[in-house]
Amino acid sequence: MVEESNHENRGATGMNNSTSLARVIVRQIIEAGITDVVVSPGSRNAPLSLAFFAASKRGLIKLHVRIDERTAAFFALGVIKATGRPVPIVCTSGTAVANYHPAVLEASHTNAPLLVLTADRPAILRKTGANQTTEQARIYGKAVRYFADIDGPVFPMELPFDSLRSGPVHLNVQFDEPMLPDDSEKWLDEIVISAKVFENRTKPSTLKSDANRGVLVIGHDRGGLSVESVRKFAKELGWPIIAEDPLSFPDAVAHASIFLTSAQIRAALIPQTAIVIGRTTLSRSINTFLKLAPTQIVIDPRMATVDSDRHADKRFTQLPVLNTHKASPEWLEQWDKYALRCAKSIDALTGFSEAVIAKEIAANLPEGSTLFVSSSRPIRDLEGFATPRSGVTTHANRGLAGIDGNISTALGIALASKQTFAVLGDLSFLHDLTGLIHREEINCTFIVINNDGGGIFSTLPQRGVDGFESVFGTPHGLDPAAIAKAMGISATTISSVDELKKTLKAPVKGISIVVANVPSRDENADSLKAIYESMNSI
Ligand SMILES: Cc1ncc(C[n+]2csc(CCOP(=O)(O)OP(=O)(O)O)c2C)c(N)n1
Ligand SMILES: [Mg+2]
Repeated sequence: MVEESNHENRGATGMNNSTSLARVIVRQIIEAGITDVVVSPGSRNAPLSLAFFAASKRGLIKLHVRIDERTAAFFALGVIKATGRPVPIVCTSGTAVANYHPAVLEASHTNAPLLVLTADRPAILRKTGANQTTEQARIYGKAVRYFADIDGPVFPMELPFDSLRSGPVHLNVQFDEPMLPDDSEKWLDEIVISAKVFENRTKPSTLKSDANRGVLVIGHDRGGLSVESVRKFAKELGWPIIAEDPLSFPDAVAHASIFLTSAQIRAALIPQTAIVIGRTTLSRSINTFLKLAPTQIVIDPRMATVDSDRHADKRFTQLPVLNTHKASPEWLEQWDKYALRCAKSIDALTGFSEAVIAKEIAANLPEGSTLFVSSSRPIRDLEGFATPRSGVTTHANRGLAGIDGNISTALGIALASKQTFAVLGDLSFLHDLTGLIHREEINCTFIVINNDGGGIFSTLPQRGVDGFESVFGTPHGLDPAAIAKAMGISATTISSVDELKKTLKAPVKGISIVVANVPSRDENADSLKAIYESMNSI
């Protein structure tokens, strides 16, 4: 059996190798202009944890600590979303590394610059039965843009910041004993910050189209392109806009995902060309509509990384220069006509249903606020029932649409935003309760749409199959407000639009949970069906 070495493991600097290596890494991270790091407790990552802690004491980086690595990684994703800067995450060896995997996948599918630093024992201990030692090298497979297995005495090394421009990077860092520093913090005096730009910049190509009955469809995360750049593109194009996120595009056609459920309306609105920015993952109606377009043009930076086999008549990995015709006024009017008629029936909806809640949240979010919205029904209800507007910055985890890590992502966003609201389904909330365990001052109001299970499944073909409630609906019978209170977090329950409006007007101070108890999942699915069916006669 190979024993861990106890020899004095020192490099030319006099400092032990593990501490020197950790300092080289931390120094480069800070010098690149990275401002936040998320650390989880453990022994093997001590060199990195202590180096980051020392740097944070000097105000060189903000240190966030999370005991749950899954939470830690999703929190980092939230910080990335809000700041646009890479965020390193640091954990010990063993299962801790695997707990990062969900967020690494989400980062991979959104090209997010997550810098994963996993501590490991020296490679010589692999396959020897040594404690907390497993195959960490390449554990995330193709989900990372760059991987390196870094050995103690490798100096000097340069961190692969360039790879972070297109997604997550994994550095597995082997640390040998001793791992604690035994000198001063003088190394911090030598740090000089020279912030790097983490955006890809290449020359755009040209999109040529003769269509005057075109349509622009914008996926919720815009393929990672900024709202400003897509707004500018959309304005120049002058085509009707279908936006999965109507809170980012005030000029979008309202309620398109609802009125396009009607086959008659789809047939009346067949475009010559559809330009799709990002991916459309929310509504069948829009995807069915898109299939009617004889020409489809896709703009999505992810085709350069994870979605390389995506099919389209023309493909662009960044916003192209336009050589197109503006839409004819008749074509624009036709879209507006259906939007208006649909808005009338949506305005007539009453009660405290999921649809009404989405409509009211969209209308009453304060100017300048930030919204995180979970997958499943909440994001689809906002897509369908919100009246398009500006003044709100929205985020969601649309890379893989997981219901995991949602509390953490929202808190990461809230950390770097002024006033944040997070709208989560009850299962998405329960899935990430450890996200609430931290000691930071973060301002975020969570609105939990509680339908006691996965409401979306009642809107899908499996509704009513034998075992539906057991394997799809999954009611839990828990009160999210009581759970939050048990964790020392303020929580209330609401059951009217007035209370919801008050929630949205109240100052966002600290973390609070507002649970909206809504009609049953069955009732909700029935009323959605009725709304869709009514579209045939608008
Ligand atoms: C990590 C993960 N597990 C499972 C799923 C599949 N899934 C999609 S929606 C959903 C139910 C979500 O329930 P809730 O958050 O309460 O939202 P609702 O459907 O009630 O609107 C599940 C389990 C997923 N997307 N991600
Ligand atoms: Mg639910």
